[in-house]
Amino acid sequence: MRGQELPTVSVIGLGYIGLPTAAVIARAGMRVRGVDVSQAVVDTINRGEIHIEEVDLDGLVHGVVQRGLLSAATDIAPADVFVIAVPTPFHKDGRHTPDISYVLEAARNVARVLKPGDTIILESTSPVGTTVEMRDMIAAERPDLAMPGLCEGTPDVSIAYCPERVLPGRILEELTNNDRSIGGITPRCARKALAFYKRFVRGTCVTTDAASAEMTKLVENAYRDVNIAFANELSVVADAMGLDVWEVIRLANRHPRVNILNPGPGVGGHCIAVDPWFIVHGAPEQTPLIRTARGVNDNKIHHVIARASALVEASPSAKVACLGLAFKANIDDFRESPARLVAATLARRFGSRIHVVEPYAAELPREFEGTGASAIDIDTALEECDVLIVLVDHDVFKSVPLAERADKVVYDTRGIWPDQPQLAPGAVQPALRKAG
Ligand code: SAJ
Repeated sequence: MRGQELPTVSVIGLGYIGLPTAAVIARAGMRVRGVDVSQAVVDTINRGEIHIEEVDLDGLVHGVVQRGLLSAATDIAPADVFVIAVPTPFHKDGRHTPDISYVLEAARNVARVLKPGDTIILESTSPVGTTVEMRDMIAAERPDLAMPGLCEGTPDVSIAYCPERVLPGRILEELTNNDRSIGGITPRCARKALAFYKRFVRGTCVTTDAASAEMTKLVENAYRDVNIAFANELSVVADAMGLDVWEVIRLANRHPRVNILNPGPGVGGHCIAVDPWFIVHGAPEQTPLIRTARGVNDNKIHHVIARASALVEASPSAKVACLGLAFKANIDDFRESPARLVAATLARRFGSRIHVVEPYAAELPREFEGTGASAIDIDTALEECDVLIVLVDHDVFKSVPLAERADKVVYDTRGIWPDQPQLAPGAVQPALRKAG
């Protein structure tokens, strides 16, 4: 790439982060080739369609594909900038060991087509040290190229880490407007990556070293996890003491330096419940708080299951509605969702007495098959069910007025109905008699 010419870009991994990123880069006028292992995903994008739900993404992808700026393929081709956005899960070995094999595989593929002057940027959330591991792998594959941090003088390629920090449901807006941390293997690498992000990011781009940028991303999500754990622990304490946790939090948050987050049925999604483990794995002796917070948030799911089960058992003839399956409000993402785990457990325990309301799902997930549980809409739930277990704070649930639920037994794990008569442990029986 010479002078002010626009770089050609390859985005590897066309999931929740890669596809919106590819589309936003293409919208800035750069020619983008998206690469994904799934032929079905590639075909969908090349038709100008999308395989994930995200606000405004369909129109954007359609437009940039039509203008010839974005295309997709299963194989890699030469480009000036490579952006890697593949999953970094942890191994299901019970020890939460990070699995960076997708990153290394993507880097190996990039190495095949790499040429002097290219820039490689890793965006996947990664354990500290991954960018250097990636560099070492590329160095081993391409001994003909001078690598940053391994050579005297000017290296042939630049390698940087720049984590995404977008919130599902607001991805396009946040991709453009959020600040970015850009960590180079060397300062020169960071500057090369910075020049690239400046082409499509309006937020402030701050440069640092690769390890600090990797840690920053993990810290952001661990910070959130620890703070949600505090709220979840308070909710369990409040249950034990017969207090309304929402009232306590509302009052405490009136203090100018207190800002407690919201309790819920547990922490879901693919980031906040995963990333803290990358820190714990990197420094097991130094992370009692982060590890404990993970435990508190996971245990909250079991607390909710126990409390909901007690409610259902207390009234053998009541029909029960679980409101929501998604991992958070107003999205159609059911992966790693505490709400889904709670509802499925209740369905297995109580069968056809359990009804599920999920406006964002066409049908119930597989684990509900054979349980006898059924999907219903919110109106039917309000007409026919006696017990409502609120698991997700979808807007459509929040908007139900008290008049339509005043005579129900409600277990509101999200605090969406502050005007609902409280279900303190001692109040369960009278309320159930009323509902029954
Ligand atoms: N949750 C609570 N109480 C709260 C806030 C959240 O129980 O007060 C729960 C949600 O219901 C959900 C989970 O936590 O189950 C995570 O939801 P979220 O909306 O807080 O975050 P994610 O996982 O959708 O996105 C996070 C974001 N990280 C931070 O806010 C620090 C996002 O900016 C990251 O880009 C994203 O992780 C990621 O990809 O890492």
